[in-house]
Amino acid sequence: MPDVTAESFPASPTPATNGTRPLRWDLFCRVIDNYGDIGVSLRLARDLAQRGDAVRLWCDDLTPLAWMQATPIDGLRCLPWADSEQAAPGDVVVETFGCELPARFVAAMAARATAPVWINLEYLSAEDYVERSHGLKSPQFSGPGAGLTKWFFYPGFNERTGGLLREPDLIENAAAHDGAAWLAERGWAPAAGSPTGSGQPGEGRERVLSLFAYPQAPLDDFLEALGPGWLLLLCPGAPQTAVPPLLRRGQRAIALPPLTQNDYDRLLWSCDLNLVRGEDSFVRGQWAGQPMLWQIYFQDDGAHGPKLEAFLDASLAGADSAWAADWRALSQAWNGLSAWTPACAAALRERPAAEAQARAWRAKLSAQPDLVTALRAFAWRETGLSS
Ligand code: TRH
Repeated sequence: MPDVTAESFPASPTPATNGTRPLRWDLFCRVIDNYGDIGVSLRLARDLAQRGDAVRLWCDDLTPLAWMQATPIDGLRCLPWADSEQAAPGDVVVETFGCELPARFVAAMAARATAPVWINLEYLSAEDYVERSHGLKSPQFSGPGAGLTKWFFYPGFNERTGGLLREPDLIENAAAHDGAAWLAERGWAPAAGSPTGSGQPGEGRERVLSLFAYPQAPLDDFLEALGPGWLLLLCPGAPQTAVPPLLRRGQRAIALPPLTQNDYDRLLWSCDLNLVRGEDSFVRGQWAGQPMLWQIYFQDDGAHGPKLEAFLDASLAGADSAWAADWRALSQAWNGLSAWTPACAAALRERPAAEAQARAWRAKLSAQPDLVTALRAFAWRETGLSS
């Protein structure tokens, strides 16, 4: 049995800044499916630890960490969910995506002389309800947590929300990254000479895209719309077997192994186009500052349709309007929400407009406070631990 007493918090790696003392965080994550639950939780945990806090990440399935985060991080311990039953809570407890904390841990929270700050970190959406719901509190009147207060923290795309995960050096690291060299070192370099060579920037070689997608992705239609001159880097998943027989003339594909989260970022920074999905890769695609096509997590009740539209409304505002209409059509078609039309192929051809939009959107987002800065400020205020 590992040591999971209060003392099992890892040592804070560096003194915290801004006259505040390091916080001790307990993050809880339940893996529903795929990798987004653990992916978001790990990003948050790493960012907190790298800013000087001590973090325990409790998760019911730690196996993806073997490839997402192969090396230990100072200040972070990843622990099996069940072991939290014996643990003494730290200063802040984060329940990711309403995963329901273990009753004994909640009872231990309620028994503390000063209750920990209890935060439910919600899913990311650009819909209006996020601004209305961010920061609301839910006093607990019954159960093991009676007397405690749970706070709702919503990530989002503007300053009326909790913001997005963005490590302090992320944009600088992306800008300094040499994508061509990084791809070449791994044997994933584009071939010189493009069948479509028209003298535009990026021509004279294959263009490169990364593809991370759910099994229902309309790959055949997409490859038809994409046209020749592309190298497709296929992330693990169904497309690795589905894509090769569908490739058109002038298209190549390479199946990639699972990458660490850091290397997945570098992959996104290296590509001309990124096809991302779910939540965390979707956010990282935006930070890459390259054109990005999002496959949203499908929901049986159709809730993904308005969620996609809300994001497109926000992110395409101010973009070239003809291109934006085409890109909306492409995004809808990629998500099975409308038919494939010539506009979809046109959206993929209009590189300058797509690149300008990606850069402008990233600049707008990076001018806003990031989620960890907002979470820590909230936690310090609620714990009264700032000096
Ligand atoms: O895997 P996802 O589709 O995850 C989810 C889940 O479906 C979840 O239940 C749902 O609620 C949520 O989406 C909206 O996609 P996501 O969120 O992008 O998570 C993938 C994680 O895997 C992300 O942290 C990036 C990481 N990753 C790597 O570390 N290496 C890789 O090679 C790849 C392809 C991904």
